[in-house]
Amino acid sequence: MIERGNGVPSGLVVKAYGGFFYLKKLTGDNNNQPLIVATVRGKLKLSTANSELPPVVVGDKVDFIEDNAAAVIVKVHPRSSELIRPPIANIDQVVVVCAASVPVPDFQLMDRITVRAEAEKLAVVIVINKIDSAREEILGQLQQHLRGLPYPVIKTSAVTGEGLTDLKQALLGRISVMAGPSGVGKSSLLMKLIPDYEPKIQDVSQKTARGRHTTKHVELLAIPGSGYIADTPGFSNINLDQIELAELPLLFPEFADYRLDCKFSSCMHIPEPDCAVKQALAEEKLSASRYRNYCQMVAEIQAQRKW
Ligand SMILES: Nc1nc2c(ncn2[C@@H]2O[C@H](COP(=O)(O)OP(=O)(O)OP(=O)(O)O)[C@@H](O)[C@H]2O)c(=O)[nH]1
Ligand SMILES: [Mg+2]
Ligand SMILES: [Zn+2]
Repeated sequence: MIERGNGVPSGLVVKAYGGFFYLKKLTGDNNNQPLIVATVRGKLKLSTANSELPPVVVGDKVDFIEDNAAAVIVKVHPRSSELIRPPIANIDQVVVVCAASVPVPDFQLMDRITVRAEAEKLAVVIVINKIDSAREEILGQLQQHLRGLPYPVIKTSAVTGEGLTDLKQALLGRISVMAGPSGVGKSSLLMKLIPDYEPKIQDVSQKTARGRHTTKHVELLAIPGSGYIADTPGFSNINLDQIELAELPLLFPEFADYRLDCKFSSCMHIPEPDCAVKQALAEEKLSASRYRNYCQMVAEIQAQRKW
């Protein structure tokens, strides 16, 4: 059984593969540190109470001892957050990537990612990539959709390098994860930011005739300077399991400025009279398309609860 400690952790699990854990020391410049290969002391017990993740995953902050050139993890520190897919602990920021050209933005997916991030109390950064080939119409839709949102928005191009300094700035000192649909350029951006990062390049797909950098094993990549980021394979859906109906409006941070002026403190901002959120929508202070997606999520959670 491994102990869960509280002191200052000495290592970060950046990769887990084939029964081994690859660690970086948590002191000094992350980039100049050798990878330390470690095993876990003792017999691995199954996941600790109320966690769906194994006892040690990527992102875990651990104590380890180096013993005859073999490192052994002896303690795992309490996790500040847990992502199940991909399995990563202690993430503090989600980078939501979309493209200004192809694939066209999937706003419902984008909003589900921000809702899940808010539920886990993670910071959110929105990246609009492929700005080099942007279509005006899509930029217009994005601008409308992101209206009133408190998240930073960074426009980038993995081709021309535009916006990469701002993106890197947003990643410094944090543990982030890339999220978004397939083909928006998550891996391409990371290849620009991180020397030596080489995601496996799949054969050019016959269907779409474009090269794809597929990402199989979750790994925390060291950002030169400070901070870590995980690439993830694109996904097309996110469920709202474990999100309570009453909690949902609180996961739309742009409602916060208005909520207190609603007549009812438990206002869901849909059928109620004297709703300040709906008033703000009518005045175009909030995004109509985000609100539509919000209503859809409310309906979905209500339908699940009928069982
Ligand atoms: N024009 C342009 N093309 C880009 C840019 N970034 C990526 N691409 C291209 O878009 C395609 C997909 O890029 P990837 O980096 O593999 O996308 P991804 O988000 O990692 O995709 P998945 O790993 O499948 O989730 C590749 O052909 C890239 O060359 C960009 O800024 N501008
Ligand atoms: Mg990729
Ligand atoms: Zn309301």
